[in-house]
Amino acid sequence: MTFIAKPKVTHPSLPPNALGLTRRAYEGALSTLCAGCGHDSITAAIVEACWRLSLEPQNLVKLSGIGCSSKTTAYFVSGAHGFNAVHGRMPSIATGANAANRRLSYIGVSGDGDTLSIGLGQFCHAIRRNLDMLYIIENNGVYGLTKGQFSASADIGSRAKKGETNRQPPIDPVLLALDLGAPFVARSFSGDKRQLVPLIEAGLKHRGFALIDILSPCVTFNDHEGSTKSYAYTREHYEPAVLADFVPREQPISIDYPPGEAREVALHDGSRIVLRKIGADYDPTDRTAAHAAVQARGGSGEYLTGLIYLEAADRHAEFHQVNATPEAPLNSLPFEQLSPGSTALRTILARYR
Ligand SMILES: Cc1ncc(C[n+]2csc(CCOP(=O)(O)OP(=O)(O)O)c2C)c(N)n1
Ligand code: SF4
Ligand SMILES: [Mg+2]
Repeated sequence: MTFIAKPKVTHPSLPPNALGLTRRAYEGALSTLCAGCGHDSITAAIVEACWRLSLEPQNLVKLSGIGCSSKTTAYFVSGAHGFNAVHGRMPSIATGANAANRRLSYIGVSGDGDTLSIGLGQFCHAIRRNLDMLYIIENNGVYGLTKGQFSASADIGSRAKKGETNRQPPIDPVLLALDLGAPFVARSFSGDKRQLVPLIEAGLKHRGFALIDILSPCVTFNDHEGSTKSYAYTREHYEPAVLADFVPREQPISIDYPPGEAREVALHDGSRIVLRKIGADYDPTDRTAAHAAVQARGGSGEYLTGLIYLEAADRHAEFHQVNATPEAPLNSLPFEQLSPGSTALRTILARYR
């Protein structure tokens, strides 16, 4: 991968966050993606969310697989840790890193090809383990990097740039995540920064697995008439279920919403998510209803967006609780604790005889 560094000049009027950092501190290398690619709008939303959360860049870990989407991690928070895994294997790297250090924030960026074809098993097990990470799918319905083959998220009847029609049914990552018990499931659109930024903030603060499936048009191979992942199609068939506002722990709620239509959900660290209903009967805390709503809209070619499902914080044990991982990062433990010697090893082995 080639990295083109951005000039380090910062405009003096750029506002600082609580750490005194401007948005520039959350940028990465210059993007080499096609001009207009949805993935670059998602990068801008991630930069904005990290700046708003005042994340310490060195406390963020960026992980990805292979694809145009997986190049995204190079384009934000250059001061963070990063690992560009092989195709579809990002969840394994995320699991290992997470087990070694639970104090960092983990963000994985993947594509519909990387997640739903070669990486499908890995994706399912990351959900099943309730890995503590934000998992973003930049979903364009094609393998952009390898020049536009249909991916497993392409809808039946969707047409390729050269006219070929897709005959295979899609895998919907949102339905799959709901089925597998994911505690935080959202869908958004790269062109809707207002919806996307608070979702990313909430996903980063959520403890346990958070999925955001983001429709992200590929302007080069999948933005024509006949595609169901184009800018025009997505804008026309886009229905927000709820609006989610993220409120950091230290801030009072000062959001303008009509009484009776908003609901607050607390996250582990004391931050809150304020959910504003749009559909009169939509309840984002009811998994079965959320599943039915996504399926019903999908059947008529609609995309239901926003925070689709959020589980109460104490209902579902996450990876660290289940595995009793140490509070301290493994690299800070003394050698004697990491390698307790042959007597301790014999005691452990005796348990399996
Ligand atoms: C093991 C392996 N198989 C196949 C490939 C070829 N390959 C590279 S990226 C990609 C698909 C990328 O699609 P997606 O994840 O949707 O990302 P996009 O480029 O659309 O953002 C494929 C098949 C590879 N790099 N490694
Ligand atoms: S090929 Fe498609 S997905 Fe890849 S950078 Fe270009 S527009 Fe984006
Ligand atoms: Mg893709």
